[in-house]
Amino acid sequence: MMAPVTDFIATEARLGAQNYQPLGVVLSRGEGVFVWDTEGNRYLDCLSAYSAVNQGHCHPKILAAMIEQAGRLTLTSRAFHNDQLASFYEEIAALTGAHKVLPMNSGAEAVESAIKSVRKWGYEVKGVPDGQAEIIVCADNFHGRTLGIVGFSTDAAARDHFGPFAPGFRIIPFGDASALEAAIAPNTVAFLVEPIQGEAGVVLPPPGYFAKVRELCTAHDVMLILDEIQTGLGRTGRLLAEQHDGIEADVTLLGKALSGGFYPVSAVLSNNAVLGTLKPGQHGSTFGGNPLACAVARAALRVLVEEGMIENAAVQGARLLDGLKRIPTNTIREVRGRGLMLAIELHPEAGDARRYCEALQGQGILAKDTHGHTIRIAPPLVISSDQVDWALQRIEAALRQDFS
Ligand code: IF1
Repeated sequence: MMAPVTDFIATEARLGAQNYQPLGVVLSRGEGVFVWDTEGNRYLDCLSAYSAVNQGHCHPKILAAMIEQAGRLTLTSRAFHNDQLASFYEEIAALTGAHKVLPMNSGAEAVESAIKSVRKWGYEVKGVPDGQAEIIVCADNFHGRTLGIVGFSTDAAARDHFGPFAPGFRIIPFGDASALEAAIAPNTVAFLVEPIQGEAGVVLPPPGYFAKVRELCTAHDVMLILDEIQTGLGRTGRLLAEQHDGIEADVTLLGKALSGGFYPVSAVLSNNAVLGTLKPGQHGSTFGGNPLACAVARAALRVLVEEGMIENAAVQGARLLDGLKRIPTNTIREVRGRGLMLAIELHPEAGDARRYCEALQGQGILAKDTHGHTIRIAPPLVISSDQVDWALQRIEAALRQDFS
């Protein structure tokens, strides 16, 4: 007999650090776009673990690859070679056009590794005086939770009372190319930015912004680092979100769906110049590039491409966005997004988005609010047209619920 939901939640409250405020649901199974709670209720997952489950929950081919590798060799450390890393490098380089790959584990580790690498490139190649490298970032950024990263966050909840922080970062508004041009200085080594700001509420760049960013970074010998940890791997309807803007980053960061949600796998992809500055003993990680991570990531990339998930994200994302825009309610202020990275922004007077997420839960949909009045809608990329239509009906019912 399964323990009641309240027991799970009470134990978490009693013993766990309370750094999250989850919805009142205890999940026990996932398959494709669906998850089930401990009482057998089914939900359509419209968060996809913040885009880490793009391939759908428990994808059978990724699972098979994980089981096979886990029974053979899981971790050797990078003190020795293993028979999965080279193939992972070849396959991710062929898919993305990367010249060099640095395998890490969490997204934040990839971000921190990129910051270290571009600083090193700045000192040893660009000729920036040691210790004076500057990196430009955007207001309302989200790049992870480490001290280095929250040091340049503009979100009080993410950074307050965690200082002191590292210097060397300059903050500009997202979407303003003239602000970038004004911020670039002789010691600037990189511009770190999300192609679409996810946590900020799925904030899209103005048309032409990234074309201008690319031009400015090239002209001033500044490395463009695109954090595609959430936007990458099909989420926006292209393999990489940068493709919507017709540009190529100097450094691309991947994570989350790089493992299809089975294992923490991230990677820094770059041209030779940046990652070529790392010499033996200058960077590393116990689990980075381990054979289990590589086998899982190889399968995750394979099914993403072979099962047409990227194209499906474009088709179903357009269907979902169009349907959301047609919902007749004055609760919605704006619906926006690209591919299956969507957001419903509510009118402030509609109240807290969380209670609409609770109403969605009652309709069989799990979604997450961000910054008070925006609801993210990001189902796995395997969603079908019928499931999109089903979700639209439920979302309309939840958003038209009268809370007065
Ligand atoms: C949490 C947010 C999303 C990311 C981008 C790097 C990372 C993330 C663009 C770091 C991670 C996660 C972190 C998780 C919730 C989620 C999140 F709400 F926090 F902001 F997606 F928007 N770059 N995002 O989105 O990757 O180290 O977590 O593997 O911290 O609550 P990570």
